[in-house]
Amino acid sequence: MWNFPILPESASSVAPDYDFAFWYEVAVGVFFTLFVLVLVLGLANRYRRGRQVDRSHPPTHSLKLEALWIGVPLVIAMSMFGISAVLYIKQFSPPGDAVEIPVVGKQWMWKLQHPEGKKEINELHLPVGQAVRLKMISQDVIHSFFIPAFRVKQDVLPGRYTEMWFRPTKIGRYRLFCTEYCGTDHSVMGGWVEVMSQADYERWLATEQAGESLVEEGRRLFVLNHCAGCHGENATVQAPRLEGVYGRPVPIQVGDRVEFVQADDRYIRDSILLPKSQVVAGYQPIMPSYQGQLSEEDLLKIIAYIKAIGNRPAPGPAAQPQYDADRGIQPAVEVPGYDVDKPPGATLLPEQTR
Ligand code: HEC
Ligand SMILES: [Cu+2]
Repeated sequence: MWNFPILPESASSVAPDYDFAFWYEVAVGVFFTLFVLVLVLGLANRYRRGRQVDRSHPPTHSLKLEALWIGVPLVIAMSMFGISAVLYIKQFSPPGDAVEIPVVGKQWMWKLQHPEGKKEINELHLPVGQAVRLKMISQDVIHSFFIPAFRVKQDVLPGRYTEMWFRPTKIGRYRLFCTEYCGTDHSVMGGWVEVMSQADYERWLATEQAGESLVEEGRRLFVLNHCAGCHGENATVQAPRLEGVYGRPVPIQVGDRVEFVQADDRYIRDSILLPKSQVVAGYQPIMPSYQGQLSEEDLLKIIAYIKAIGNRPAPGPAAQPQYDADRGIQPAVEVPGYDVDKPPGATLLPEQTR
């Protein structure tokens, strides 16, 4: 029997679109290759030496022909651009219902953890139809996370979070690869994505190793590493409270100015590893660096915890910052209601002034 698949199985919501773009471009390429080939052979035959053909007054130009060979390729190229641009935007806009799964790449394995706490190595179990957003980082060299059946691939870098999302549409078992040459055992750095029915997935999730959720583990690490000693309720140190900080702009002291920085994953990570690089306005740079003390997994858990406490409603009526949160980073010189000389605790999080 024939078993010669040209493309891997198509098992995610975007896969058919990528396949369409692929075949469309292949078709255009094949068509023009043949078209040029036929012209070359046809004309070579027609005007070959010794042939009795009219060679007087060869045309020097033709406006019609020129318009055609500019216009047709332009329309085709723009259509390719359009299709790719739509796919590109899709690729970077995860849907709101996407579940976030942290992924750590290392020589030579993938470590993944479900929000419920369950850990996996080189395997990823998922319910069909559930959108998933992978938040990925490497603890050594550059890797790349590739699931051919989902038509998604993203580099995984040391020191920087990268993201990728997909929605599996078909129950099945699909290969997953590292697709960046990353050392001796690169070729075995891969595994399987197991897409299951919702019921099977829940059964799988319930078996063995229930453990703590990602956020609970983060909370435990937060206490264990003395973060709570400074950032917690009973702290005697002047440190900002972290409730609600995630996703908001934070005032950062830059020389004698204040700039606002969005508190995203990167910001929280840098705050923990390089606390002196961005010091919150109004506070002393007394936070110790945790460089080399926390693993990438621990950092992801702590970030998940800080994100979770960020979902609590901000306490107090005046806790909303008064600057334009949508504008992200901006110099704060003109911010109304913000006094650089006063500790921002009074302006931003009034419940903390002590
Ligand atoms: C010795 C006290 C101390 C400890 C311990 C400490 N921090 Fe901090 N932290 C601070 C201070 C003070 C600041 C504000 C000044 C700055 O940005 O460096 C801060 C800032 C931060 C910020 C930025 C907050 C904001 O509002 O933008 C984050 C996030 C953070 N710390 C997380 C942690 C985590 C996580 C831990 C434990 C792994 C930790 N801190 C341990 C004192 C501490
Ligand atoms: Cu790798």
